[in-house]
Amino acid sequence: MTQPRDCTLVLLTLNEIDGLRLLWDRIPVDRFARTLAVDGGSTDGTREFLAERGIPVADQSIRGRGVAFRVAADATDTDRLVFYSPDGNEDPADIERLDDLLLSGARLAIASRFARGSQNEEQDALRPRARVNQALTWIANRLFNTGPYVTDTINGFRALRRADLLELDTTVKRFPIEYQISIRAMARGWPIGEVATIEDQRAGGESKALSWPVGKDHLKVLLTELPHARPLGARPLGDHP
Ligand SMILES: Nc1nc2c(ncn2[C@@H]2O[C@H](COP(=O)(O)OP(=O)(O)OP(=O)(O)O)[C@@H](O)[C@H]2O)c(=O)[nH]1
Ligand SMILES: [Mg+2]
Repeated sequence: MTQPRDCTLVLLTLNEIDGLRLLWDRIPVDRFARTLAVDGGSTDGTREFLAERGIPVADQSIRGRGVAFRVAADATDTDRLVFYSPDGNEDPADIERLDDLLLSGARLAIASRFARGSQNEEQDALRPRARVNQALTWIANRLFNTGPYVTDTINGFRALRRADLLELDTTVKRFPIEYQISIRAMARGWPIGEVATIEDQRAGGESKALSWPVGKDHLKVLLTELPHARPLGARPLGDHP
C-alpha cells in the first residue's frame, strides 16, 4: 500500500451534483492525505452527496473561486494542494499527474488545454473562448514570463504548494484567480510545469463563467499586475510551442 500524498485534493463546487455523480468513482480521493470540498453555496444536493461520502465541506463567506482558493489554503495543512472542479470539464486522470509535476520541481502545475496533444471543450469551428484564452495567455507570457512559454495561464485545474499559494497573497475574488496566480508565479520566475489535458463537456448544471464579465475581470487583473511586468525588450522569452 503506497503512502497517501502529502497533498489535499480540493474540490471546488457550486451546484455540481451532475458532475459529481458522473465522475465520483474516477476521482482518486484515496491517494491523497485529505480531500476537502470548498462550496460556494450549493442547493442541488452537492453538499449532501459529499457529506455522505465523508468529505468535509468548507463554506465561503462570499461567493467566488478566488475566495474559495484562499479558504482552501487556510483550512488545510498539507504540503501541496491540487484544485479540481468536478463539473465534467476536467479529466480526473490528470489529478495525480499535476501533483507529480510539483514533486519533480514545478512550483505551479497547470493542466493545459492548449499544449501539444491537448484539447479544449469548444467544438464550433471559431472556438471564440479558446481564442480569448490564448490571447490573454500570450499577453501574460509577453509581460511577465522569462521562462519557457506557458500555454494555458487560465485553466483552474492546477496544483501548487500551500505555502506558495499563501506567499502569492492573491486578491482576486472571482474567476480570474488562476490568471493572477499564473502571472504572479511568472513574475517571480518560478518554474511552471504543464500537463496536456483533454477538456470534456460540462456534465450538467449551469456554467457560472459568463464570457463578458469574466473576460473583463481578466483584463482588470492584467492592469493590477502591470507594475510587476518585466521591462520590455529585456526578456529572453521561451519559444512558443
Ligand atoms: N467553491 C466555489 N466553486 C465555484 C464558484 N464558482 C464556480 N465554482 C466552481 O468552479 C468550477 C468552474 O466553474 P464553471 O462555471 O464550470 O466555469 P467554466 O469551467 O469556466 O465554464 P464552463 O465551460 O461553462 O463549464 C465549477 O466546478 C464550479 O462549480 C464559487 O463561487 N465557489
Ligand atoms: Mg466548467
